Amino acid sequence: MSNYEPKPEDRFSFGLWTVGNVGRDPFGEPTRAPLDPCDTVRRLGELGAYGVSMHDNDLVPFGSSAEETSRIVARFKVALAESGVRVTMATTNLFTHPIFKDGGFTSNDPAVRRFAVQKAMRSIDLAAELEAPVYVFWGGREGSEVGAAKRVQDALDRYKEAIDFLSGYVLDRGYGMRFAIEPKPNEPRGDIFLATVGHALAFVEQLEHSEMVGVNPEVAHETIAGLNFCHAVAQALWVGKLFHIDLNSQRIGRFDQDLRFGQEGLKDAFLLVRLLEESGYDGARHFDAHALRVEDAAGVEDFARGCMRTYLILAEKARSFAADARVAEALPAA
Ligand code: GLT
Ligand code: MN
Ligand code: MN
Repeated sequence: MSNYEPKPEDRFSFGLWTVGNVGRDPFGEPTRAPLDPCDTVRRLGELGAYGVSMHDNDLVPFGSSAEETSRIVARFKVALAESGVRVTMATTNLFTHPIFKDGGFTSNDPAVRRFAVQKAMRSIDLAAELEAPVYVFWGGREGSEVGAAKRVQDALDRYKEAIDFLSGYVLDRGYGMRFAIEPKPNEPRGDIFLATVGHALAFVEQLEHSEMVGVNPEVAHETIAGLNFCHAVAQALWVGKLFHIDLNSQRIGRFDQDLRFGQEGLKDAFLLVRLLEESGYDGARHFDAHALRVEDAAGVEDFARGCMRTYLILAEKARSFAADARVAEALPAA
């Protein structure tokens, strides 16, 4: 038995956008005040987290000048150094600005595609400066509602061209990071390209530098599609492509809920923790979840503690499961 107090060795991390989620939804305004990313990092350190992840614009607002950017980044680096929290993953926001209304890398407008690639390059530079080992691509706007408006094969050519170019950029610059593609079936687009872990794994095989590209599966995203998340993660592990993971919970048939880890589907959460802990996966245990909209700032801290505590309880249960004589007898029989 332990007291389930998280420690940096447990490798828990949170996105700036997760604990910093202000409770906005498509029908309602924010219910919480925005947080300063430096305060978030310090608080995460106090709570026992190992890492933090971010979009470029979670830290540096869109349109900031070069001077503003350096000032923000310098201040953030102080918070990282003082808290001992490291940046475990970074990514590009290619979905909020109206220019991305029909996608970034797969937009039908070549000027938007070029802008998206340039934005990703600048964001990769920032990720390298902050020593992020993994760079995620979540193509939330890469998709369609109108079936005849885009040829999917063309979209995939453009997606590949962007990822190939950016892989070359990382290699030319000598940055050590790896890429991870995060699939999602829908929301905000009616249909998103690379809808599931299976689609993404197949896509990776077509890339020029496929060795540096893996996947970032998210519990909620496979569950929206009604799929078995453990099977998706196991297949990614099987081909050595589990580069990162987004932990949360979700009910089938709902919008992307990003609920606290273990809030729904406790048995699946147990099987997932058991799979991860027994697999040798040594990356961040990253929570891409947020507190319920009714929670205040104190509730957000309880939520963050709850994600880590639930994981630690399930990891302990996975160890007792493995050590249980009845299980040892039942498994060969099964
Ligand atoms: C967005 C999305 C997440 C992705 C993030 C990375 S942003 O919140 O719903 O699943 O992981 O871009
Ligand atoms: Mn995610
Ligand atoms: Mn999600």
